[in-house]
Amino acid sequence: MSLFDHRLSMLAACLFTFATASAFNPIVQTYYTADPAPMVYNGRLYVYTSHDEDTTVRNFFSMNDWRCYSTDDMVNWTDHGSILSYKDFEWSRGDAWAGQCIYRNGKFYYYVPVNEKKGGNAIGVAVADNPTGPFKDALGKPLLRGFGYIDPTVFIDDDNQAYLYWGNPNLWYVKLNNDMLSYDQTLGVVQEPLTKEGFYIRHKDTIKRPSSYEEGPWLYKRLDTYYLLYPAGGVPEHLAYSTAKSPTGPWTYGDTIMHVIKKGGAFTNHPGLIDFKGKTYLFYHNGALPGGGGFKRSVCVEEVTFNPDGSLPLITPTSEGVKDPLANLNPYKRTEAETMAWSQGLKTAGNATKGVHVTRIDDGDFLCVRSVDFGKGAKQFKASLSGTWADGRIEIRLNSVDGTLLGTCAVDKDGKPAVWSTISCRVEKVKGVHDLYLVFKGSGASTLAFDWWQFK
Ligand code: FUB
Repeated sequence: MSLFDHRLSMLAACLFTFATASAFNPIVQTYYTADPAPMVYNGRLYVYTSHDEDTTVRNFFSMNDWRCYSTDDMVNWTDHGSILSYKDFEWSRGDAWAGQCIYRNGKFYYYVPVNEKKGGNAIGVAVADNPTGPFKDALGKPLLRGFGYIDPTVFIDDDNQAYLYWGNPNLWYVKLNNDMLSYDQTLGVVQEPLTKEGFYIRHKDTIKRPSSYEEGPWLYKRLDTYYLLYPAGGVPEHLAYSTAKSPTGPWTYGDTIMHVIKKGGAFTNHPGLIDFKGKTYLFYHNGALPGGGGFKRSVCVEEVTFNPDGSLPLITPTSEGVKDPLANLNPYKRTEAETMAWSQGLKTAGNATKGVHVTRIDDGDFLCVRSVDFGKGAKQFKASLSGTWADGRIEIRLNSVDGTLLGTCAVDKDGKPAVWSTISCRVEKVKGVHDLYLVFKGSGASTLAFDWWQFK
């Protein structure tokens, strides 16, 4: 790297740090994530994402696995790691694109599109006993296969009938049987008519498709209305929706709900609308992380308020994200290091089966946990670390990366990789609710990994 490049990257890092002061979109900074599919289970919101690799191959989507994150406050996200790979489908050769997971009868069913080893698009289904896996191929073969069979969305209606929609350039659906692993063969695969009334018209009509519908459908119900959200218009995609009084239509075009996001250069988008703790949230993706773009996207979220007539409003993508946390975080309970509202310079490793921890810790890296309620006061900080780092330490700060320094915890000089030990240090007494910043400082190469922290 030349001195000029180095100065440029330092400047970019400063600007990035500055930009994050009150900005919490994208919600994941440790990986590029895309195609968000939210699911609520047991008081937590899980968001399942596809994953754009850090290295793009042949200037196309380079996607091998799916990841999962969860929250109970909509601002601090716990990373559950890589929970499913195309390699878990013995018959697949790659392209782990947009999927969705749903809970039914004690199991979690994850519908995902991949390409078959023998060629062609297919939809597989993986099943697990827990929302974060381990997931296993439920059928040992595709549930569905055909040209354009991508982006499945799954929905269970109030009468317990489940539906799977998918497709680009067409839109298809099946009625799933109760086992969630087969579908109504009498009805078969239904192709939805992409009429002007249902899905509007395409303005960028270079490839002569009949309507604005592109891909990535998302089915959602509110009161007695079904909403079908989808990326629309061809690339660059905007988000639009249609409504119906039944989950199988006929659909009536609604409107645009998010314009094309120009900043960041992602030419796709992908909706995931969900209710959680009395509020409604739209998940989508952009290319806003440093180095981001069309093949390095990032999941974001905005709160949504329906119009009084039940229509969806035009939603503005923000870098701020969710303004008001739904709960405060209790620092006197062990908090996983991979639970964070924002981070810089860090990665995570592992998965829900092996355990997830924070890694790639270098000088100046930090993580932020929002809305921490210290109550009447904390006096001690402890953390579980492995590995070591010359002169390594964690600065415990309030409200910003260079905010009030509560204390500094030194890293164990004799720490070994993969051997976890607990360090502790005294902190200035702190009361009330604050954003907590853990800032990493040290010199030379670090083998440090960080598993959890807790105040006393
Ligand atoms: O992420 C790969 C593909 O890009 C998805 O399947 C589409 O919905 C688009 O987001």
